[in-house]
Amino acid sequence: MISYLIDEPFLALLHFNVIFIYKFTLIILSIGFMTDKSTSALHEKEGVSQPETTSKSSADKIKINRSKQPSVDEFVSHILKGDITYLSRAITLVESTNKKHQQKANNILERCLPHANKSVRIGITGVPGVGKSTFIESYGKYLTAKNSKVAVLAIDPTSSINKGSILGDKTRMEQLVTDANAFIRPSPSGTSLGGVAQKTRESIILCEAAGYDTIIIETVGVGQSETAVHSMVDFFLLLKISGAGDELQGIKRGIIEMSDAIVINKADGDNTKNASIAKVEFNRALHLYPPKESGWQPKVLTCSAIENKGIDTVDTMINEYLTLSKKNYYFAQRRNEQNKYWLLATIEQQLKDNFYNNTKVKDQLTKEIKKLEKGKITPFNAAKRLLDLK
Ligand SMILES: Nc1nc2c(ncn2[C@@H]2O[C@H](COP(=O)(O)OP(=O)(O)O)[C@@H](O)[C@H]2O)c(=O)[nH]1
Ligand SMILES: [Mg+2]
Repeated sequence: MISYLIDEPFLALLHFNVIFIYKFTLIILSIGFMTDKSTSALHEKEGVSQPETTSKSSADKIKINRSKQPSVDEFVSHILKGDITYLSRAITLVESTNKKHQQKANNILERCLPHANKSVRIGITGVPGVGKSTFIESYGKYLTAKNSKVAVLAIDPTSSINKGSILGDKTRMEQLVTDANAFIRPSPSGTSLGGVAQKTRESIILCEAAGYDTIIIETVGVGQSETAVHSMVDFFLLLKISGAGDELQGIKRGIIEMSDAIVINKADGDNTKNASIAKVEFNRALHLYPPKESGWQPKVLTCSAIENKGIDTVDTMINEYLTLSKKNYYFAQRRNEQNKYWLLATIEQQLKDNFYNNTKVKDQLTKEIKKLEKGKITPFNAAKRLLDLK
């Protein structure tokens, strides 16, 4: 009724003032409570000091045991028994830049090699946000429920530089991480993709020796790690979402060509129909690519990683591929080729590392670059001088 008599701006001002005074009073009252210890519920009596839970001698023992490096024999026997603690520590050695650690890691690897090679290695790629981690968790749980052991490794050469997570990134795989049949190892940090990829490959060997049946490798999907992952897996799966073109999804033609399957994720809710349409389109497009050496015709499937839908179909498809590629010997032949590739890649990496870590080279390189900038020398002569350094 009053609003008929008083104009609106005045009413708004009055309303504002009332709220302000109310909030101000509340603040004053709560400050009063906080400072007055006798009335505050937050007041605590001083506690009685508690005795130490571990004795000093046992704490020291734990420290020594932690810092003590197990021998190569100990490492190998525990890894072969599937001991996750030793597996993790061995991977840490593999990832170490310390020469002694690397030597030890190489000895462990050599001893584990005869026990490796029995798993199925699957690479998962796709742009950030497409649902790779969610898919791996869902597929991983599907496999462990069948009593299969799953190891998940990630290749992320940028993780040391770009620590921030990408939109809704689900890196932790909360459910799979607590699964006794699963082993999840986050990406080793490293600046060079070559280095990180080599470490991941070596970690695969250790995981296989530890009895993991399926090794899943997640790429960051920014267009560089795919080739490296492709060269270390048996099956390469490209995850996509419907509705965005290849350009928008940052997928290069080469990556589609490498893929053994395209799985359209997030086929749920309103997106279900679009995913089915995309499936038909991709299927048509895939037939335009040249046939694969493996004799396998790449498949297109849909799934919802979040709702665990279509995961069984993906598993059936992967098994079909394995049956075919083992029957026509492509599986073994490809692993052999991959070994050769990694032999050469490791030599290349080692040569480069040795070269750039040489202090003489470091000094001379700075000088040559300065001269080069002044236009005094040619890059070829500079390179020759550097390469000739002993
Ligand atoms: N609706 C729907 N969302 C999903 C699905 N899979 C993943 N997501 C969501 O997409 C976001 C990115 O997922 P993530 O697994 O981190 O993608 P990644 O960057 O490729 O590893 C997260 O918010 C997920 O919850 C799915 O099948 N359906
Ligand atoms: Mg991820």
